[in-house]
Amino acid sequence: LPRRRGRSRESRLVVVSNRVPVPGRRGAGGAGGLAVALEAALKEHGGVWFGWSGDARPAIDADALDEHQVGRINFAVTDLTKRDVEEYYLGFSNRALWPVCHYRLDLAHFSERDTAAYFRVNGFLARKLVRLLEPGDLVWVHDYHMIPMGSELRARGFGGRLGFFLHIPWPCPEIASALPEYRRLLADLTAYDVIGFQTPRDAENFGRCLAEEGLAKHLGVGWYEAQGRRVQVGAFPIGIDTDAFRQAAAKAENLPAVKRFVSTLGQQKLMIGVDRLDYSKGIDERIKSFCAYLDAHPEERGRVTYLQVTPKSRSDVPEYKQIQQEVAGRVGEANGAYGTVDWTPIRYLNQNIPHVTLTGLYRSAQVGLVTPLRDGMNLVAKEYVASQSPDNPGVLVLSRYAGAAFELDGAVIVNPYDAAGTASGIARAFAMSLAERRERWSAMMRHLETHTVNDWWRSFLDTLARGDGSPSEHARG
Ligand code: GDG
Repeated sequence: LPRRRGRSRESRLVVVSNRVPVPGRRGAGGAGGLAVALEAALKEHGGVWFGWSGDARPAIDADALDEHQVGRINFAVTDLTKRDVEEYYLGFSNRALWPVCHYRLDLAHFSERDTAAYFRVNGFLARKLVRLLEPGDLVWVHDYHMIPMGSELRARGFGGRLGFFLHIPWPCPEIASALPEYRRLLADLTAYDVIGFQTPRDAENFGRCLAEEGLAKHLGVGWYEAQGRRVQVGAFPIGIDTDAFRQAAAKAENLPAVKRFVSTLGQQKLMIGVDRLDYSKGIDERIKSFCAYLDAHPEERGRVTYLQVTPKSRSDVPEYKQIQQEVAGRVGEANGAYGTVDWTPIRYLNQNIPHVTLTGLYRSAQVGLVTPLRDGMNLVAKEYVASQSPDNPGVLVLSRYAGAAFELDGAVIVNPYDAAGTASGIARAFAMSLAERRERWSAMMRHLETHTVNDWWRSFLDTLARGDGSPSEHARG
């Protein structure tokens, strides 16, 4: 197919991701923030959103594709077999790539069967997708499930612009090299024209991996030559819809559910944590840090509530079953040891709560505690900041290992492995003067207002469409 270069808005956009939020088929939670943003990109360009339907069957028709045209967007999905889901999704994606990219070799599970399935399913998906592609399309592939998609499309003759964005961290070579088929994964990544990471550190780690494996020649900042083609690598930190959060949170403060909850606190201060139940989020360590805070500040017992909202996630993966029990046990122990007849220190919700309620809770909390052991970005940190009241903003306590720490320097930055240090961060946050809270919050909010999720996809797609060597305004690395 011929290759065309042009301004991003002139080209049709094809988004590829493991799951596709087909309208009408979405889960109870509706479309998440990222889905809304990518839909906005697709509406502007017109195009296709391609991926797995989320359904697994014992056997499927190799040529079947389910297409739903909604306005300018064609949502094109395919089912996968139960075996594919087991091996490609639950297996290689979530038990090999996810733990390794989050520096957890101790939790990684490698199997030749799952590794083979990962490449096989990407090939299977590419064969279906290539039928929908037109010359001149901008193809934007998302996340760790889909690394080989670019090279599979190239092998099937697609010569247009191909971009990849990794939502999770890319580790240093010492860790990344533990992955099965490490060299092949790296080489597959160089089939893209633009490879986007969340932070300059991820981009740099990736560059080190390429260099050590001798897979690409470094041409200059953010540019490589591999397989006879030029590849651009950079940081494109994802943002949120800052305005939407600000407005929703201001309204949500008055929701009956939020008001009832706040009234149960009486004079107590509130600290909030919100995370999918995932070992990368450091929930267990966070509870230990909260206990260390109560040990160091016994006068605060009875005066603070820590609310942890933790929807279940990937419950079919053994490591996630285990963490579910660990966190529940840890909450029980802490409440049993520190609680009194009239005070429950930790309120734990192991379920998904409505989006608007969440924004109201963010706004009601004096402290937002976001302490992942490793996180690509962490949107909760940004959502917490955007939801604060300008007159009386809360304080974000943020792990140095969240990608968000590269941008949110108004947060109290902590090392989540250090319970005593995190406890002092919590104490500092609760004690902070209004003037300092306002100053820190305003700086972060200014950043979030100028680096929204729409800025993120525009910047990536402009870079992808340009392809002339001039780095985009937002691309760093
Ligand atoms: C991956 C990367 C990167 C959570 N609980 C509830 C709820 N949520 C929403 C939050 C937030 C989202 O889920 C979680 O996003 P994060 O960014 O914090 O984390 P991951 O799910 O691990 O996302 C991450 C992200 O991709 C984007 O690139 O930042 O590093 O790991 O939006 O608000 N929403 C509702 N109820 C809940 O109970 N409604």
